[in-house]
Amino acid sequence: MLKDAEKRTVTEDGRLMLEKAEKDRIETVWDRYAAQTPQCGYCEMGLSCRICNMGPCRIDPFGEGPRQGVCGADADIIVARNLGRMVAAGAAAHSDHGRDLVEVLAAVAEGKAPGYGIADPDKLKRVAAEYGIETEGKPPHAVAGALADAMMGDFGSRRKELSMVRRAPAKRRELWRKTGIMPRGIDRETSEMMHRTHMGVDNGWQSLLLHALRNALSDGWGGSMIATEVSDILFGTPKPSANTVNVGVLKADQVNIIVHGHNPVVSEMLLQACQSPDIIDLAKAKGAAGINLAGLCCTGNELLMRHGIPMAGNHLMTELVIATGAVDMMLVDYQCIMPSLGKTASCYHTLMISTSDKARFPGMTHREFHPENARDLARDLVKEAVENFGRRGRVYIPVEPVPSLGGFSVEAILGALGGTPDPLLDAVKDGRIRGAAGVVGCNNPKIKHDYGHITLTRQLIENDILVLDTGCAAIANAKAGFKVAEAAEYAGPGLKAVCSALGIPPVLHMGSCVDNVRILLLASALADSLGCDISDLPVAGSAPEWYSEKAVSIGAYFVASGVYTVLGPMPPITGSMNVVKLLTEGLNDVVGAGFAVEPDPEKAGILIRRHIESKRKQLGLDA
Ligand code: CUV
Ligand code: SF4
Repeated sequence: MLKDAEKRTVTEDGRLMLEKAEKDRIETVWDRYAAQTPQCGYCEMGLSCRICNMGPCRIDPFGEGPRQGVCGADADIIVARNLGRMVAAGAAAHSDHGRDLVEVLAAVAEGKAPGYGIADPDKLKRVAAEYGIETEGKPPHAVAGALADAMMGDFGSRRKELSMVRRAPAKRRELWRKTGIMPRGIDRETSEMMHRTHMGVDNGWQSLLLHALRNALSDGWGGSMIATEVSDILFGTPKPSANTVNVGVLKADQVNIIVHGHNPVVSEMLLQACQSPDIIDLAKAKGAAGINLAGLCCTGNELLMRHGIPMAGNHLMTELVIATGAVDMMLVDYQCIMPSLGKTASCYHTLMISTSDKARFPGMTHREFHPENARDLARDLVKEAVENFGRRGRVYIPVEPVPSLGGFSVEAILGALGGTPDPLLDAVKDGRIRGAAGVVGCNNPKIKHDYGHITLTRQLIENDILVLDTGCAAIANAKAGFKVAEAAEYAGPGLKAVCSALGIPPVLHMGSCVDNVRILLLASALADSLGCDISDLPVAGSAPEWYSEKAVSIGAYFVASGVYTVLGPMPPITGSMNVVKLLTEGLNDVVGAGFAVEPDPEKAGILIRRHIESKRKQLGLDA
């Protein structure tokens, strides 16, 4: 059997599926990664530049070759510009996703989105009130229209400050104003980053990095926050519910449909279609026991959070899920969808469908979703998946699914605590819980699959640190069995007692990547209760296996919001010690938090624990 499988993943389903893929001669992301190594050293250090056509240029890190690009840019400028553009791309991805939801909200208001509606009218009212919209006596659709309009205003250049930054502690907002990183418009900050990094504009590596923080804040307190809030309004605010995870959620006797990507606009309509009695009858007439909808990556997290839909896997599992031969249709929207998937699927009967006007993939059939046609198109596609069930060859589903609990929105957490954060704060104050840490982000073949997430999470909960997770990290932790009430057993004595009393797991699934804003909001609520800033709290963030530009933006808005953040894989910045020093040390004096990089999750856990204990001391908690 494949000798590398155990080096590539810590998961049982991943290992067995890697062996199956090898047998089927399916090339995976790990094979392609191996083919790319050793990767370019200049690029790894951030020292190559292709921003203009006098280049491409590269700086010799050993000082023997050129120290400047053709234009005269040095290592500091080139590294800072490259990092700035990563933040811009990540912020753009999250924020454009947010805009798509606002467009659906507007279409719902106009009655032009059949099948969509307002699932949480109370939240609609609350958010509209924050935007200064009169809600009394107005029907939900009118409020939705006004809110969509006001949110579109956040994307442009008409604001001095984004609307939802008012949710941040007053001290934090004052600091953003003082340092000149208060985000003004969502698109504006990304656009300005592209401008500043054009040849011959911003050549101050410090000012570039400060703008990168502002750009990231426009994501965290803007685009992503809008994405999460509008998703809750349209599809419901998550409440704790049970689900199952890993490749074993696929069913040999049912039509299996997988949604992959990020936008619930598509996956929610698929869910409705999969639940239609007439289509279920059709599936039964074709010899299937039913229709099984499951998710991959973040759109899967969206469905898991709101409806308890099963989760087939995270980023590095996406090819391997197809290799089961049991997927009758996979639908993708955008972000983190490997362009290899169409080729993988061509070895099986799986129908691959791309759905977004802005995302095409080789080997997929393009069937575009818009608010007006989504309901009907979803029904047509599910019927086609049902037809495809009969074309299956042999299937291989080698594991049983693991049970898990999801749905921990801030509203749900506060609800579980009896409406206020006080019980949680009391537990932090008396030391039963030492603090809280976000474990978020992707998989990356540079780190053994899920090893970073699971190892770090286990160490944190053993040491009485509550873990809040999202994205692919959340899927890894669910598969590891950390998200059932009984997982309190893995926690230290204090956290275990708190979890047992509340009936919650020690690791709380807070959603998709845009839902990282839920962590920001929880931190803000805690800071407000204590009358302090987020940077004073015994909290930390981490991205043990990150790969995506979106993760760079998330990391940067966490830090700019005052959360110490530990990255697993090293970002491409080591070509400039000035940039490294500013990000890891200097930012502490600017925003009260900084980055650390530690690929070994055991050591990352020690860094986080040390940080949390020092914050406790500063707050006088263990005096
Ligand atoms: Ni948005 S961004 S690999 S699917 S968490 Fe997963 Fe999550 Fe990273 Fe992508
Ligand atoms: Fe080279 Fe400067 Fe152009 Fe970059 S911007 S490619 S360093 S000349």
